[in-house]
Amino acid sequence: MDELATKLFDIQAVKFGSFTLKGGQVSPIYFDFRLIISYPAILEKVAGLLWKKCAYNANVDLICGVPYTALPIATLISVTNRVPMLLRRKEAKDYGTKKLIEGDFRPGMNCIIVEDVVTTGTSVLETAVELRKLGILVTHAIVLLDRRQGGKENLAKHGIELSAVFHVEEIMASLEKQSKVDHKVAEEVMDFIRGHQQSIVSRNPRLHESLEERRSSSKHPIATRLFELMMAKKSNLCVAADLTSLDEVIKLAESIGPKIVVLKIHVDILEDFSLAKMKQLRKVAKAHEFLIMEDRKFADIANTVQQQFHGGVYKISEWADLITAHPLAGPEMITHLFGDSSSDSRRTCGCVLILEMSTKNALTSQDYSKEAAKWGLIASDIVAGFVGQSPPDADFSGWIQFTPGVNSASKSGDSKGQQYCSPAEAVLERGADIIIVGRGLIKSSDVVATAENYRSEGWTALTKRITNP
Ligand code: 5IU
Repeated sequence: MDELATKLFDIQAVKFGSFTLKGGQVSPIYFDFRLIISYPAILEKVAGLLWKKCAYNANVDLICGVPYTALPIATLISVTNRVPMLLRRKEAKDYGTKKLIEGDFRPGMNCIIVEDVVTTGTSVLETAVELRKLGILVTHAIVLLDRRQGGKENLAKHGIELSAVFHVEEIMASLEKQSKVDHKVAEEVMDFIRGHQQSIVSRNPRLHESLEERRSSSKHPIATRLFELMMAKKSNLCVAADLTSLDEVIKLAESIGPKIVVLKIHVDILEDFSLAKMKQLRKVAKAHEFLIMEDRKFADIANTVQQQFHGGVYKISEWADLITAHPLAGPEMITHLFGDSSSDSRRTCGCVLILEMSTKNALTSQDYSKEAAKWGLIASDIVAGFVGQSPPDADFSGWIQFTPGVNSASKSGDSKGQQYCSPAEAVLERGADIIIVGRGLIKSSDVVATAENYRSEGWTALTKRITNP
């Protein structure tokens, strides 16, 4: 390590003096690792040390360097260790494919990000966001130097573990030990680093991208359709029509249809269910342009779930645009939920994964929902969105977050474990794209006026979140 620190100093990849940084601060130290490419032996050493930082991680399918300095380093790691590489463009070409990530991959593959210097972690995060948009999993980044200015903590908030070959303290201690810098300079550098600990606001692109942008990155036709309905109807309202009569549900849908984008039902609480009546509800959905979500909460092995989805008396696959599923049984259940790869249902129905529940003491912990979100990314052609009370780390802007437990009149809940928040809180603080309102609406004396209030409050909050990031 001492040897590498000395070499970096000798080639002036580490400099001392007075340097104005990108953000305007004047720093007593400057790292210019671009120079490394002029010294093949140093480049080789750096690549070797970086690779050692992730060698224990057997789960590396791909690596991707942050442009530009880390690109040659990533290439060398790729060739030496036979790990395929991806290339991230800084800007999409304005001709040809417009791809931001070049290379061959499958969604669900694990990619390690390679970087030369991390300060706040922004550049690593930008690369991770682009990779995650394509369903690639990013859980680890390796860096030659961590300036310890909040990068590790900020990346951890986004589910990325940062491993560094060096920290500034180690470089300074090594150079001081070898009398390359005197004690005063070393102190000055460490004071600067400690005084400039900064934190990037945790910025989840899904929360601030326009619906149009998100529509174009969504991979599921039902999610695409829902984005279109939201924009056309200026609504992000889903009503939970928890009534026991399908005739009553149809009546409700006819009256509030223009205000909502999704009508959520529980088919197994209906006492008068028939496929003929369901056809009638579909007609109303077509006329008023909303989607029907069956909140079935599938949770069994794939073989059983397929039968529950297509068969029985309800034949859910014949009429549901969206269904909910618990990811408990693992990724295979999600991929096979609708049947084999030729099943039409893959295009006509979207799975909404339940990552978190709204109830008190729910077992959907952060770890659980984080893992489950990754499985959702693997099955990105099946999953249209998720049910959650907060944005997950492995978020993807093409996914739609549905948040139940919304009720403007009650703050406390329903005395049976349900917890409520207002539409504005659901959208602005919890990350909801769609608010799910049940008893707050269906029990009101004027359902149309109440639907309009929820529509207006939910839509205003969503517009505010997008326009004021
Ligand atoms: N629902 C929840 N919480 C959850 C999930 C689903 O409330 O975590 I997953 C359903 C249950 C009910 C509706 O159909 O959303 C909420 O109804 P109320 O707004 O009446 O509480």
